[in-house]
Amino acid sequence: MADINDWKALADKEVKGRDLTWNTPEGIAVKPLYTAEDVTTDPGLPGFAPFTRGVKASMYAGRPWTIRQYAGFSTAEESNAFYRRNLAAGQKGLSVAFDLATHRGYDSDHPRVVGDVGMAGVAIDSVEDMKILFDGIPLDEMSVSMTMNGAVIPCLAFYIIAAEEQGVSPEKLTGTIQNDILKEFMVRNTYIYPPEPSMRIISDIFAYTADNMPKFNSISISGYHMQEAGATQVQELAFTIADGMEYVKYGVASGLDIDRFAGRLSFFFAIGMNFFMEIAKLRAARTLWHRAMTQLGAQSERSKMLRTHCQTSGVSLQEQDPYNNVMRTTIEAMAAMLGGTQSLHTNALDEAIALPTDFSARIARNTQIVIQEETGMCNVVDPLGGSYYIEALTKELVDKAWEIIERVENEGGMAKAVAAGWPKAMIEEAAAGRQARVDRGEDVIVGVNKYRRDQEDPIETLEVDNHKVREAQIARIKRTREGRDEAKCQAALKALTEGAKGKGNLLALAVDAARERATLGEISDAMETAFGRYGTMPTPVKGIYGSAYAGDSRYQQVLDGVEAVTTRLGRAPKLFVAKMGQDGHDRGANVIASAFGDMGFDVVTGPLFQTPEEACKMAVENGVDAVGASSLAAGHKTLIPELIGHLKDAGRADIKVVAGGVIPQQDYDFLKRAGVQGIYGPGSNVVECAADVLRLLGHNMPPADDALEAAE
Ligand code: MLC
Ligand code: 5AD
Repeated sequence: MADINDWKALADKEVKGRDLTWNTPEGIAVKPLYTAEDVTTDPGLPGFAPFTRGVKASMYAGRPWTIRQYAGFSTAEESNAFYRRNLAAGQKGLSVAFDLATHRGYDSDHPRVVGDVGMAGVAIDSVEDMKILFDGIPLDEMSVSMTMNGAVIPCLAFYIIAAEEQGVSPEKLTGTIQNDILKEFMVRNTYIYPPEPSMRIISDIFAYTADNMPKFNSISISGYHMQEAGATQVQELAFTIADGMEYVKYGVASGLDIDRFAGRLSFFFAIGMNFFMEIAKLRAARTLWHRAMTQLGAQSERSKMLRTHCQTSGVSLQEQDPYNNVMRTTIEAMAAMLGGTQSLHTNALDEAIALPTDFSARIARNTQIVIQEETGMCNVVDPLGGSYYIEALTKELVDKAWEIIERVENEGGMAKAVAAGWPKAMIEEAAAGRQARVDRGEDVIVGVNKYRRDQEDPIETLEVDNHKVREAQIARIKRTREGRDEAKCQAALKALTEGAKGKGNLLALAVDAARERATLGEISDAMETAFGRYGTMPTPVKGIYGSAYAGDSRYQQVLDGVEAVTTRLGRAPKLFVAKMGQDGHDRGANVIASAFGDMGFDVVTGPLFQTPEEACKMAVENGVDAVGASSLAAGHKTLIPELIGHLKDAGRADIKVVAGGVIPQQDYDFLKRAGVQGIYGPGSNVVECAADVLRLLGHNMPPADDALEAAE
């Protein structure tokens, strides 16, 4: 029989000695072949500690994962109708996407959210909206996930009262609240209060749900957004488990017995295109959580069992040749189920440009239904268990993630690490590295940096008229305020503020205020009075993007261009990277700031959540040459024209305005007519964006070689 040395000799001969090792971004050297010798641990059996092979003995053979599509847009009425259509077509659980105004604790009538109402999710201002959202959906039968973190107290309170008024008591409620603030501070950015009171909110929710809602998952500890922000799988794994450990420690410190609440902690991971790595990641996550919870003193096996939701990766999907996204999502969905997820969202093919339409949502949902009902894949538990590669990779991920977890623990836990900023910096470095590999074509994206089509066929996308939604919401807020007992409502809000200053349970107090028809903004303000509002400034990483381009001729042309403009102006060209509205997606803005900085631009980065007026002021005061507005939450048609208007009023119409992010093609004309001079959608090459900005600044920048070739 041939042995491993024989194999090596034969393989070497086939590829003439070429090294076939694949060095992944997480620093794992993947070999071209794995054998029994690579498997050093026994993964055990599904349903048993450490749950590497799954949390249930029968897994999908007993009950398939929950098809739980995340959705929400416009008004509660429209979202409710969408949910009902989806449930009728085979979806099994609900998952609410709120708009950014709601996330950040503002009512729809607040001046800071004019561009955001109803755009990235559904607008919820009071219990009246929440009741409409679940109209005709019995909350004692349907499990509902709510992705809410910043304004988690009013939203969960509205949900509890909406159920109460349906005749459903809290102990019957099944579902999940995201309630994961640490990753908000790290990557997702929909926080409201400073870290300390934010952590207290979480402990209060643990206590309330442990007492009153025993079937409700009190948190969804999320790595998803870390991967979306650019984290490697090891980083996602390590920081998520470390976040979970931190929440457990806070819960215990607040006086709760670990086994009273730990069984209702749940998790949430992203599933990207690195197929086997993602499968191994979910197996590693369960192994790690079991180890972590044992270390933290949990006794019950249920407390140590990592149950998770997964969502296929948004960033892996592209605007170009969008039907490729259906294949990508299918592959990712298979990785999620082969990894043993409990619940899954599959993204729609129009992900890179808009929220799903009925058409794209149907294909996304059917991707899961086809796997569950046509392939026979659910009939065997952990079918990849025992694969040499999967088992070795699982072990390697466990070891690599545990190293980072130990660093976090040695430095005092995740809250401290987040405050120190190193996890975020680590993720941003990984993001800049990935962008450089994509721009250089080293990481292939079909239809984007390879096999790109000359002409794209437009697809129909969902458009929300946010002026109409805002007016409808404002009218309902007014009716709600008119119909309530003002004195009782104000008393409940006052009690909440007092409770926030003292030790009252915030959720219990907010439930009382919600019953009296206090609005989301009022409940948030009542706590803000005690806690204050939190803000941060971005700090772009340096050198990562540029170093990937050492010796690249096109990159050198851009560097020369920047130098020429610098000589002409007597200073470096100045770019202001602006984030307006409540859109906290800052991976793109951070990557642009880092890359432009490396290319020699003087980059000014603004805080998140500026109004157009604030952004204009910052641009003028800093004497910038150009503003790059990054928009990923559909506010661009409102916010960017307003910014241009303010610049004109300030006598600085000469400052060039460009836009990047999730901007559908059909909005390009509208934005150009409003004065936007460059638009860079998903899949844009950052070096070419810089070349374009140089051109706008009057530099005679030659086109890229491939653009020249195409023209010839
Ligand atoms: C499951 N059950 C079984 C079984 N499989 N019983 C017997 N045999 C089997 N084979 C039981 C379970 O024990 C459980 O009961 C019940 O059936 C439901 O199964 P589950 O596996 O717990 O599924 P589910 O209810 O769907 O819960 C999954 C979850 C939960 C635990 C991961 O937290 C969840 O649904 N999370 C979703 C989070 C989400 O959708 N997030 C969206 C984020 S979007 P029991 O009694 O044990 O509970 C986002 C994007 C953005 O964040 O905006 O940024
Ligand atoms: N409806 C559907 N999916 C949404 N996502 C975000 N908001 C919505 C919404 N309102 C999904 C996208 C995105 C991820 C964070 O969640 O896939 O990438």
